[in-house]
Amino acid sequence: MQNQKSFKSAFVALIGRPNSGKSTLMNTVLQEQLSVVTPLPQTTRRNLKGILTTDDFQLIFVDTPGIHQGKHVFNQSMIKEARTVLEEQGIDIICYIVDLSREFGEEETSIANMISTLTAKILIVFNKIDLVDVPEKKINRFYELFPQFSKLPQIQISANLPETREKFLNALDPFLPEGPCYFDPEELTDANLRFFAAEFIRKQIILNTREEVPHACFVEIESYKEDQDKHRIHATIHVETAGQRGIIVGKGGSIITRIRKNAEKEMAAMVQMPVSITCHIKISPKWRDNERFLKFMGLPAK
Ligand SMILES: Nc1nc2c(ncn2[C@@H]2O[C@H](COP(=O)(O)OP(=O)(O)OP(=O)(O)O)[C@@H](O)[C@H]2O)c(=O)[nH]1
Ligand SMILES: [Mg+2]
Repeated sequence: MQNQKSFKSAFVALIGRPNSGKSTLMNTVLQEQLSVVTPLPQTTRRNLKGILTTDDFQLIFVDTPGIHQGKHVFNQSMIKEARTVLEEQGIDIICYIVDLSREFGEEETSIANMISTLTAKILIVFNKIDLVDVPEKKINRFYELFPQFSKLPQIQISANLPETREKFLNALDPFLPEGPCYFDPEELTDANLRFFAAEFIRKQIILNTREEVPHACFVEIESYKEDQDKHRIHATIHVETAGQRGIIVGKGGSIITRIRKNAEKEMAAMVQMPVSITCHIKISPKWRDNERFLKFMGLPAK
């Protein structure tokens, strides 16, 4: 009788402080630019599943918002969003992405407290080794601060390098339980086109504005019509002040036009169809502290 290899599957959460490279790592493994990556901390605001299926296994990665105790209700909401993933039954492996290029801060303590009591397997992923002269020094410092992790399996990577894909998958391999193919092998994500439209617009806001402005924006998709000739998207960009609206509009509408056009291009590449986006900019004062607003937009309450 032939010895048939069994199929394996696992849900893998990616968790860490903002800007540690969670979304970069997911994209490298999937070999797709699925999750938005920018140099700005707090780029990811919602959990996003990325699915990798081969003949032997299916891995469902969940990219999460960076853990950061900010001053707004919205920050608590994002932490809750990430924490929900960890507390979800069925997460098999937690990958704790540690940014070696920065000093360890209170975020690491929060994450350590959050995951120390969980039963899922934990893999410590030391990232951005290309940015530090002596990674071992930083890693030892991490273990001094958080001795509870010193016995756990770990890898050291640069998430943005293509060769990291294999290294990371090899590190996950021993953890993978036998399991079914949960999603259609063709599926890359469970998120819908509205999600990506909002993300691509927000990415362009991040790339074309500065300081507080990207953090103060919320993109709402009012409608998404899949017409035969074109996808037509109406979006509202919520800002907190008239000043922020002025910055997003730009001189003679130059900035909002660039945001719109670039987002159209990215969306068109994804759906392989022409795309048109219209943006309305609305002042929603203090939306980051408005629980009703956050709830209405489908974000978890505090
Ligand atoms: N040099 C270097 N840069 C990296 C590496 N990994 C990620 N980056 C960069 O770090 C920045 C943040 O990466 P993201 O993947 O968006 O980080 P994130 O953890 O998803 O951040 P949030 O969504 O804000 O929580 C981007 O500019 C990436 O290109 C790495 O290994 N080396
Ligand atoms: Mg991210």
